[in-house]
Formats: sequence, C-alpha cells, structure tokens
Amino acid sequence: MTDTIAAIATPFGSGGIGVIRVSGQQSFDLAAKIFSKTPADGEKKAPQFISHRVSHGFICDGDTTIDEVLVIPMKAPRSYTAEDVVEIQAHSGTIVLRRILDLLFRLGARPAEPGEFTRRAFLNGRIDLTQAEAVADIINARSDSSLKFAASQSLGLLRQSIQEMISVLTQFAARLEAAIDFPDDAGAFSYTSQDKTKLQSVADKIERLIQQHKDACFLKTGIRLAICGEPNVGKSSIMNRILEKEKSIITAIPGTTRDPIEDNLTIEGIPFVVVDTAGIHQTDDLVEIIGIEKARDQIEAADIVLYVIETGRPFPEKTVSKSLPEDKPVIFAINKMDLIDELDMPQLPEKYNCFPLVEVSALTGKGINTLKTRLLETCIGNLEIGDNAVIPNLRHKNALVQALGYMSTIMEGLENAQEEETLALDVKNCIDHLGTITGDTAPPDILDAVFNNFCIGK
Ligand SMILES: Nc1nc2c(ncn2[C@@H]2O[C@H](COP(=O)(O)OP(=O)(O)OP(=O)(O)O)[C@@H](O)[C@H]2O)c(=O)[nH]1
Ligand SMILES: [Mg+2]
Repeated sequence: MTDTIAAIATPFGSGGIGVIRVSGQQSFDLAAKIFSKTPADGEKKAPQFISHRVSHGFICDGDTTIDEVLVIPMKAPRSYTAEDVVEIQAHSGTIVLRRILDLLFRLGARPAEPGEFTRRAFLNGRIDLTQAEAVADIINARSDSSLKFAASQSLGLLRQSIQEMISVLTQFAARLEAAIDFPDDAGAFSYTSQDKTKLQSVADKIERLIQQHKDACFLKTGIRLAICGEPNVGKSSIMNRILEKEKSIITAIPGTTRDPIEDNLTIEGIPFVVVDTAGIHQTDDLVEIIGIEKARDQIEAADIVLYVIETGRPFPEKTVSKSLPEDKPVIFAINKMDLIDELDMPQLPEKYNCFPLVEVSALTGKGINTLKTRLLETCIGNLEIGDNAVIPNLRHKNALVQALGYMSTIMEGLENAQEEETLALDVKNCIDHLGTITGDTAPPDILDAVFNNFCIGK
C-alpha cells in the first residue's frame, strides 16, 4: 500500500475551517510542494516540517496563492492511519478546498475512497475492527446515549473482552492439540472442573453481550413509539406537542391522519422515533381502512405504544382490546384534560390498571413533561447498562450468536467424551467467529461491508 490518498475531511458547506487530510508515503513531499511560508508573490521558502508541529503558511499553485493555511504534519506511526499524514487546515469553502485537493491529485495523490483512512488505520494495526466501526457510530450518533456507547467502544473495550475470551479458548485448544499430536507425552485429554468453569464463563460472557445488544440496539436506532387510539382524540396534537413542532395535520374532522407520520426526538439523550397513526375505529371508508391497517402495522413494529383516549367519551373497550399489543409496553394517555373538572376523571376498567396512565392536555401542554418521563421510565427503567458498557452492533451480535452455538457444542462434547479432533475443530471455529468481531479473522467481504458505511474523508 504505497499510494498516497487525499480527501476533504470536514463536512461540505460553509464553516470556519475546512480540513484536507493526506495519508501515505508521499504525503510530506506533496505538502512541501504546494506549501510555502510566504505567499506566491514572495520569495518561496521551502517548509521544514517537524512532526506534530503546526506550520503556518500558504498553499500556492505557481504564481497564485490559493489560501492561507495551517499544516499539521504527522510522521508514522503517530497518526490516524499510522502512516505519514498531513492535515491542511484551510478556510472552508468548497472551491478553495477543491483547488487544494486538485493540486494534490495533479502531483500524484489519489482521491480517498469512503472510509479509506480508517481502513488503513485498521490494516496498519492501529485500531481493531470494533474501534473502526465505533468511528462510524460516533460520526452517525444521533443522541448522547449512542455517542456514549460508541465512545466506549472506540476505547477498545469490546476488543478487550473478545480477546480475553479468545485467550481462554486458545489455551484450551493448545491442550487439545497436544493430546492429538503427542498422545504419548501429553496423555489423553482430561476435562477438569476448572476447564468447565472457564468455558462456562466464556459462554456466559458471550450471552451477556448478545443480551446487551438486544437491550441497547434501540438506543442506537431510536425507540419506536407508536401513538394510536380512536379518531379525533388528539393523537396528532400530542405528537406535535412532544416534538415541539407542527409535524402532523390537526383538524376537528375525525380521520384526518391517514398515512403514518414519523419524526425523531430525543428525551434526555435517549433517541425516539415517534409515529403518529390513523384513528382506529369501524369504518367503510376505503382510504381510512388502509390507514387503520397501517396503524396496526405500526403498533406491531413499535417498541412502545402510547394509547390515547379522551375525556368526555366512554372508554373504547372494544377498540382497545382489539388493538393492544400483548408483547410490548403500553402507556395510556387521557387527553383533553383542559375540558373537564379534575373530579370528573374518566376511569379505566380495572383490567387496565396495570398500565401507566398519564393525564395530558395537548392544547395547553399540561402533563406532556410527565408523559415524557413516563416514556423514559417504561422504556429504559429496567435496563442495566453502565456508563462504560460495551454494546455490540448487529454484525458483532451475529458473530457472537455463531460463537455461542459452538460453545454449547464444545461443552456438550466434553460432557460426552467427544473425540479431541472434533472438539479442536469446534474450538477453532468458535475462535474464528469471535475473531471476525475484532477483525483478526475477518474475510475481505466483512471489511468491505464495514468500511462502505463510512463517508469520504474518514
Ligand atoms: N380542548 C382540547 N382540544 C384538543 C386537545 N387535543 C386535541 N384537541 C382537538 O381535537 C381535535 C382533533 O385533534 P387531532 O390531534 O387532529 O386528533 P387525532 O387523534 O390526530 O385525529 P385523527 O387524525 O383524525 O385520528 C382538534 O380539533 C384539536 O384541536 C386538547 O388537549 N384539548
Ligand atoms: Mg391525527
């Protein structure tokens, strides 16, 4: 890998500064060719780059000064890619940055592919695959919580945990191999209670990581909240109140909302995807019927359902019992509380007493904060995810599931005095699956899948 790559590393658009990143063997030479301590019309002074020291000067193209810049040269391996890297901080503006980049391309650099800088950091052994993926997660983080988990992963905590497991399995594999290769010296393999404890703890760890993925994946993608109920009860009004913007159309005409309408929201750093749906009731209107089907699909797809009823109307027992999901949390909201006397509160039938109930008025905003708190409590109240928790992503989880399968085969095999060759193969397969998580045994297609998710310049 000798070619030198360059790309704009900051987002497009106007801003204070824009950064061009150059990485590869030629990066210092290329930067020296376009950089001068004086503007183009002055006496050209060749720069003396000192690693990790900022140089101030100008990028010049022949007689033309393109921009006044700061250049940060970083000698390998103390750089993002672990290669020679030069970062040029110019005035941000697409035209200026493009001109500098074109100059670099003319002199021999080539445009970086999406994620190529991070891919090089991985291939040069500076970071493992979990850390590379964390870089993408940090860039794409939509909320404080997902950023926090991505940050802990970028510190290498997941890698550490995987490597500890691989180390236990490797030692175990070595003893199996010895018994296979040198039966006279090593004797028959004996499965001790200590082995059992160690293997069990690996299996437990894998299981815990899989569970943490399940618990936390909605913290990354957003907890899906479906707002549903009968027509005209104020679902769209509540949606807009929660979002604090006019997202859904509100009218006094029942059946206003047809297609599901969704938007993102964070409550205390936790991401939600809120979906407003069509009012559910008996109707012959074809368009409404389709809307109601879609509403039911949204209830199905949701992580939590907010069931809205309104004051002054009898509790819609029939609709509720037909629409309530059995397998996910539900919160009831009684809306339009501004219309009634507090003493005149509608009562929910006893069988619904187990559900949290919040009284709100979408008109005045009363109760909306309580509703948000209740949503948070209901969704994440039981999660035990510490600040430094390691949260595997879907790719990691799939590898963990495979590894766990092998762990149970291995442990079963040991109990049943399975032949050592078969056991050794299962242990190897288990190690390989764990290794795909950190990238130690990742085939090229996994690497492509990971790095294709990146943007150019990272
Ligand atoms: N007084 C009062 N009126 C409300 C409140 N919330 C909503 N409304 C009114 O109730 C009517 C229906 O509100 P929407 O938010 O469109 O109700 P919806 O449940 O989305 O209705 P559909 O989309 O037709 O199912 C509108 O006229 C709102 O202004 C409230 O808290 N108090
Ligand atoms: Mg509506």
